[in-house]
Parts: sequence; C-alpha cells; structure tokens
Amino acid sequence: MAGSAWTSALCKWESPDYEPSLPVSEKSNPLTCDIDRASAESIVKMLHRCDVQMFQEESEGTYQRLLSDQVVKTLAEVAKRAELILKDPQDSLVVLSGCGTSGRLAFLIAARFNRALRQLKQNPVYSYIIAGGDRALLSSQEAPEDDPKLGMLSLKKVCEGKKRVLFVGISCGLSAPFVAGQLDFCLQHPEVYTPVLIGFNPAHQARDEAMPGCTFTFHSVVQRMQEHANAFLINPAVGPEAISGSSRMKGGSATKILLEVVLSAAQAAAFSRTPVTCNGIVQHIGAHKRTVDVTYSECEGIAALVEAAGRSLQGGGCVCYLGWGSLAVLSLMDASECNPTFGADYEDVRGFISGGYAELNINEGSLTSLGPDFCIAHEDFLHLLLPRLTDKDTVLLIYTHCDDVGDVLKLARRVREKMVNLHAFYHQADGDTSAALQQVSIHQSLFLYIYVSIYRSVYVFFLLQDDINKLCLSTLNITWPAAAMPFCRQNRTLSSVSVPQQWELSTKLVLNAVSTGAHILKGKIYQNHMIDVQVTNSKLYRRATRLLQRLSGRPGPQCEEALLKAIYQVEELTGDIPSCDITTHTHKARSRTKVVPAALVCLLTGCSLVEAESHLKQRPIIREAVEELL
Ligand code: F1P
Repeated sequence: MAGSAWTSALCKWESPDYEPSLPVSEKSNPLTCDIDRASAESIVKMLHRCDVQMFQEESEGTYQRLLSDQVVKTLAEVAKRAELILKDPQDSLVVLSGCGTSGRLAFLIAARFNRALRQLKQNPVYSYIIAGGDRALLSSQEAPEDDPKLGMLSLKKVCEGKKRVLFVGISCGLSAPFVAGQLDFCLQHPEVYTPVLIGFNPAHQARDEAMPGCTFTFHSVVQRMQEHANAFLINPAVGPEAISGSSRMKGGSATKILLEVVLSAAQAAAFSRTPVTCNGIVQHIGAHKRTVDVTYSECEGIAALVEAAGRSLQGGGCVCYLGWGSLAVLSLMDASECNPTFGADYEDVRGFISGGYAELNINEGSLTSLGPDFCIAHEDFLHLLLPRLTDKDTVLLIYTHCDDVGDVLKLARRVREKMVNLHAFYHQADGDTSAALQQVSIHQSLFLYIYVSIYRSVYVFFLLQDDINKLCLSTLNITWPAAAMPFCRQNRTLSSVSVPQQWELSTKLVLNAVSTGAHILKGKIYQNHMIDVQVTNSKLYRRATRLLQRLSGRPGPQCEEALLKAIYQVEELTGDIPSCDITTHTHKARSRTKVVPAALVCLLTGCSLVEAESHLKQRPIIREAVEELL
C-alpha cells in the first residue's frame, strides 16, 4: 500500500460512519481487508501495521489512546493505589481478573510481580482470577465468561478476610458478564474494594445487553464507575484487531502493557523511592513501542515461521511450541487460544513448558489428571507426541540466552532424530555482558573474576547456539539493542522486571503472528473475518450472527435462524429451540464444528443443512468453500 493510502487506512476506522453499529473491538480493520490472500511476509507486515495502531496518538475528535493525557493520568493514579498496598500489605490484595486471554494475562502478570516481591523479601500481594478456573489457562472455557454471579463469587472467595482490595477487571470488549459481576460487587462494597476496569472501547460502546439473573448490564456498570470517585476506567482505543474481534491479539498486548506499566511504577515507588509520575509512565509505554518495532524488524524470520506452521496445518500436521520460562507460558497461552479463535483441534497447535506444572505454579497445581491435553511438560511431549511426529509437523523451540541452552540443545537433538522441521526462536541482549556488570558493585578482584565468568558463559552460549542452529531449518534471533531498553538501564531496580517484559511482549507478537498466519494460510479466514468461529459464549454468538448478516446480506432474524439450525443440526426449528436462551444455544454449540460456515452455505444457496455440510466436506478449505458461493 502506498504511503498516503496507508495513512488513510490507518485512521479510517476512527471515522464515525465506519461500521457505526460496532464497538471498536469488533470492527474490521481496513489495513487487513485482504489478509486472507496475502503471502506469509505480507501477513506479518500487516500485523505490524495493526500493532503500531496501539501507540497512535489521539487527534482531535477521535478516541482516547494509550498515550492520551487522561489515560496516562489514570494509570498514574492506579499505580499510586497499588503503591499504598505494597507499602502496607497487611490484609490487602491486588486482584487481576478476566476471561480467556485477559485471565491468562492476569495470571502471567500476577505471577511475575509476586516473584519480584519475593526477590525483595516481601510477601506476595497479587492474585489472579480466570473465568473457568485454572483449566482455562490452558484450554478454551468460554462459557463461564457469561456468568456474572460466578465472577462475583470467585472474587469474594479470593478476597475473604481482606480489608483493602485493588481489583483490576479486564474485558477488552467491555463486555464479559463475569467481569461485570465482579465490578458491580466492588461498587457495592467501596469500603474494601477499589475497582479498576481495563478494556479497549469507549465507555458508551460497553455492551448493553441483559445478563442472566442481573438487573445491570456491562454498560450500566461502566456508567456507575464513571460517576464514582473511587473507581477507575482505563479504556484507550487501540484500533480494530487484524482478525475482526480477535482480542487475544492487540487487546491482549495492550492489556499486558498497561498492567506492567502500572505495577512496575507502583513497585518502583514502593521499594526504590522512585515516585510515580506521568512522565515515567509515558517513557515506559514508549519502551513497549520500541519492543514492537524491534520485533517486527525481523519480519523475514517471523514469516519463515508462519510459512512452516502454515504448511504443517495445511497438510494436516501440527505445530508444537517447546518453551522455557515465562516465554513457555506465552506459548501455552497462544496454543490454547487457537481452538476458540479458529475452531482448531487442540492437537493442531500445542505448547509445552520446561519443568511442567512445577514451573507454571498455578493455584490448582497439576492438571494432568484432566487428560492428555493438559500434559504440558517437555517429558510429556517426548512421550506422547514426538513418537507420532513426522516431517509434515513443525516444532519450534522458544527461549532466551538466560535459559538452560544446554537443555535446549538436548531437546533439539531428540527432535531431529525423528523429524527435520525444527525451528528456533530466541532472544538475546546486545552488550549483555556490560548490562550484567552494571548490577555488580563489589571489590575489584571479585569484579575481574565475575567479568571472566560472564564472558565464559557468553562464549559457551554461542557454542551451544551454533549447534542448535545447525539442527534447525530456521532460526529467529531477536537481539535487543541496549537503546531499546533505556528503562531497564536507567533504573536498576526495575531491570529485572523490564527485560523479561520486552521479551515476553515480543514473543507474544511472534507467536500470535505464527498461529494467526498459519490459520490464514490454511484458509480459515475470509477477508479479515474468522468464519469458523466457535459459538461458545454470548459474545461469540452475537459475532457469528453479525458475520452471517454481513456475508449473506440477509436480515438478522433469518441469520440467527440459520445459525440455530446449524447448532442443533435440524432442518426446521421446532419445539422449544427458538425460545431457549443463548446459554442453552452456546452450550449445545460446544460439541459442534463448522456451524457458522454451514449456516452461511444454507443462507447463500438455500440448500438444506445436510447439503451444506456435504459441500463443506468436499471443500475442506473454508475460505474456498465460501468464496465459491459468494
Ligand atoms: C474475553 C475472551 C477472549 C477470547 C475470545 C472470547 O474477551 O475470552 O479472550 O479471545 O474472544 O472472549 P474480553 O472479555 O477480554 O473482551
């Protein structure tokens, strides 16, 4: 796209007449309207442009953005609330909560900041809640998202006996009833709870749909929060997702950025006498912007991974992520999201973590008893998956130079004995030796000893890495220039938090690109819409109906009827089906596949459901099956 066309596509979504009935989080992104026909490299470039929109400045009359004054001010205020809790943690808690990706990020961030507290010899104060419990960290559990009472009860349980709670509810679309129930509860108990809401739609676009057993809607809760002096709304617009509604992408990245900015500022203020300032917050957001740019500067390497993963999925193979440390957690997250997002089978994209559940350290401990899809250790990969892998599958090693690279090499060798389609993705800090030495302020002879040791370990790393490179078909190495991390260099106490933050965000972007790109290449996307979306909660049910309307041009009620027929697998809607509530429909839809494509074929051709299903069977590439009829 030429320069000026690109600029206008960049801002087009902000125009009041662009898809006016949809909230920002559900709009389609003009930058990606033909992503379904793009090459791997073009897909990555489009994703880069979409991610850059997160940091776009607010212009007059448009939505508030990540760097808008009001957003930054609110972030600073919330950081100060968290600082108070960190300084006086007795009977206090900071709770991060959300559904799907938002809950997974709540877990990731709570775990990391608790770890940082333990390093400072402080007691942990962060807790996480994810709708559906810990199994939702690793698999799609979309239904609990619709239950406001469950949200409220799980919050009450976590906060039992606490006198002061900073509650951060995350719902990218300002839509999840689970989170609305929690916020409502906080507003009713202001003596204990300070509610904060993170999402990426303007307040007036919050979902205004009745919820089971409730007198409030998400929208009315947001309104009450706006009127409340002790409630905070952090809701910058980050632009529509590259794949419409896929809030795991920008929504997830922006959530991660906001939580890290707030909690890092609070931690620095509480323990290293660095007061929270708006300027500090702006700088920290800027560091994340550089992370995005540094990551996508490796466009070719990312595209090579997209292509390999795409080829595997196209050929009926699978993609396995083998990760170390927190990057492995991101790989587990990315893999778990493929099922609800692309209607993928859980075996299509799988993640494994070195150290398994001991490393993951979740509230409910090991979940292996839930079945093979919850076996997540590298040993599980070796026993359960590797024997079945062939060259049509893809294995990706994900680590940093700080991990046990000897172990990476060992695993790489085991994989190569079985198949060739092995790739590596690792992070490394440029000038890392001097960064490490900055942390050291000791006697000179000790200094020399440490200096030699660090150089030796860097040397060993290069030797091991060289061996890994020889085993891999492609290696994506992101080397972080010192200038990309001024925040960590200027402030020693934060460096242990900030460097992993950059690596994690970068890893999230790359893995989102790999799984999204691979599914695009597999033909799961039409234009920039996910046609084969799982209809497993009310948000996805509404999205599916809208998509049918958009693609078939038929009125809403007719589309909903076609969707229900596909869900219940009937040619006529009889009995009580039409009068059942959405929860019943979405519950039924859990065991069904390809409901939206089947409904669309029926709407476009007037054929029966049986004929539509047979049409789809003969054309397994959904995009081609749909295009043929449009
Ligand atoms: C929560 C969520 C998403 C997931 C899917 C269903 O959305 O579970 O994380 O990818 O789209 O909804 P939200 O409440 O954060 O908007």
